[in-house]
Amino acid sequence: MADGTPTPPREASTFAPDPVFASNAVATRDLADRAHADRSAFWAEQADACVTWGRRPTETLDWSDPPFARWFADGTLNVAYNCLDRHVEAGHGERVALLWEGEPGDARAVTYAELTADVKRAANLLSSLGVGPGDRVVVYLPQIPEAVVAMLAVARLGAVHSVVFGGFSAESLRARIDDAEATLVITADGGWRKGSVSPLKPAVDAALALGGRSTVENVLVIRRGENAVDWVEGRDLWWHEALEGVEAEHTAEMFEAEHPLFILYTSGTTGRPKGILHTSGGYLTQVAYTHRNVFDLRPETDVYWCTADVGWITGHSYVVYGPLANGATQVLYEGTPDSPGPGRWWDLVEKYGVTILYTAPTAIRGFMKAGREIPQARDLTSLRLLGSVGEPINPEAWLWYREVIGSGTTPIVDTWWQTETGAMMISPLPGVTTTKPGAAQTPVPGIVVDVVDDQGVPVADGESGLLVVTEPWPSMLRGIWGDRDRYVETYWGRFGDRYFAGDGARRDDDGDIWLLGRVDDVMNVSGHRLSTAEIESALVSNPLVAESAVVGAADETTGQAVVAFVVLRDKKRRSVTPEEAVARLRAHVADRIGAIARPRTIVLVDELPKTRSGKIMRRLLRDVAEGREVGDTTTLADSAVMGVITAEMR
Ligand code: 7RM
Repeated sequence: MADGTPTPPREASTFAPDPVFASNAVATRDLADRAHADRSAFWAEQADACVTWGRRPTETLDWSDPPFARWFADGTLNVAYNCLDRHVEAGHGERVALLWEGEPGDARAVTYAELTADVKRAANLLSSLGVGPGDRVVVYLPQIPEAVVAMLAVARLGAVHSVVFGGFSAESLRARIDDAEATLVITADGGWRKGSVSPLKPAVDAALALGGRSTVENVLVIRRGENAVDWVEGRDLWWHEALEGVEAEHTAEMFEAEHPLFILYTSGTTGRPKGILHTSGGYLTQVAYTHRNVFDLRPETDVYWCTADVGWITGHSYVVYGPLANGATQVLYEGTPDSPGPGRWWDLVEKYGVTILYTAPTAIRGFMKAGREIPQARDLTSLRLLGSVGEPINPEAWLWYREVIGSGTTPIVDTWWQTETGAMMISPLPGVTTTKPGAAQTPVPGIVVDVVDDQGVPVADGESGLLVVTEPWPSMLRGIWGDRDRYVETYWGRFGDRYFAGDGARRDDDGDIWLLGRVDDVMNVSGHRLSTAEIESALVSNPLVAESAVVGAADETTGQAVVAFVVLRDKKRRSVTPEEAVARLRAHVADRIGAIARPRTIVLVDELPKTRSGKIMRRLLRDVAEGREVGDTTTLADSAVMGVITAEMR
């Protein structure tokens, strides 16, 4: 690697759980045994352990009308009560829930007692604005404590939130408002990003000014950016003014376990985003269960930090509902990793003594690119567990993460799941699993998955196939908002009673699962199945490479051909000519995987096209690689990137 670490062998070493860690880990080996012995009893047990029910459920799963599952259907609960009041009632009101830090460096610690009071007042306010059970409320906010308050206040009333990531445009926002027929939007004047205020309220104004009548009656505006905003009398209300004199007493009503909790829009294979619907009891059970067991959570002592924005599913499940249901103390950070300098995240880890860090491979590779000196200049010894999510993590990034961020000792949990699954599905258990860099490995106890071929036949170990979930799970999506047929077709059309995840996977000889990327990203070159992730991983293992994205481009002779887009490491690129770099990298891939995987074309680029959540948009690169007009770029974080790449191809 660039910074002096030897390149690990292809089948990198495995890491057995540290014996001291393993001997008192939250999740023990018998968890999987219990789940195997009686899955239904296991989930009933978790529902009891994780949730305080109004009426305890006597039924676990109703799967009489597949693919429409009902979990814990005769139980009642209030999700917000579970995240707040019960901790206060148990005597933990003084425990810090949120260690919030704004990008400019302002900070606030919010205890469970304070958060509970804030949510109760907000619930009273929303209710006075006419929000009731089942109503949809759009939340369009920066990463500030009020985002958590808003979501929980909506949940407390049995209303349904639809959080729209603050980076989405006015048009995307309007499409989501319209699809959900939301009556209220909760926003802020603006939030801090990359050293300045990025306005939000103007986007709401623009969204609501777009053609056609909207269903929105009120816009609640939180003051954060202190940027100037326009005002529509009668529609717009300042949050702080509206809350003046509002009661902090509010009794949580109980709702049925299958009562809707939220809608979250995610992109599918078509241009139109899907409103993924999640409900209450099963969702809360599985997010709390996985958050506790996969992260080995000790709510009394841990300082947990998930870097995801609340606008994504990871923010919903592992910033809001999982950690708060478990009474955890967590860091919430408003800004970007490199503001004001590239060490900001590591400053935060040191300042707050973060013990559990959960982030995405793209961030890790970004830090690798910037150099290990930056994290190494901070004290990161408080960290005891690291998590990864969002895409396959290449072994090199995994090893760097453990070595540089985790002092070479922390377990790493590579967690596979989706917006649709609601909670983690495949992940090592830190005290149990001997981990393999790059593999998510084992379904979490209670989850059953398989790897099948196109016909739905399970493939042999060592073969690639499609990942399916073979049994319903508590936090599964309950549908696509307003589109019953699309739900059935997209996820269940292919294999009937098995959930089709859209991901390729391979089981190795130990039966461990390796995720291979979306199936649309698995290439077929001369009849050989190749994974974009595998080739990317090979490329990134070369010291020249900071990051890469591989696509399969149509090719007359081989069916598809491998085309790689590569960002070179800053320090290295000066020492080789571009031609040399390309030649070396083609040889390197052939060396690591085989000649079949040698990229036909390597394009050196300055940046890769990414969504705002950091996922590489391979679809756009495929367009470029196949010489087509580049398709829809509206979900790109930086819309200029594709123009530059297209120019570089010429
Ligand atoms: C949580 C989240 C889902 C897609 C999924 C995969 C990819 C996520 C991993 C992963 C390999 C992982 N939800 N993915 N986690 N691939 N290993 N640990 O990201 O709905 O936004 O995306 O992300 O392709 O289908 S998501």
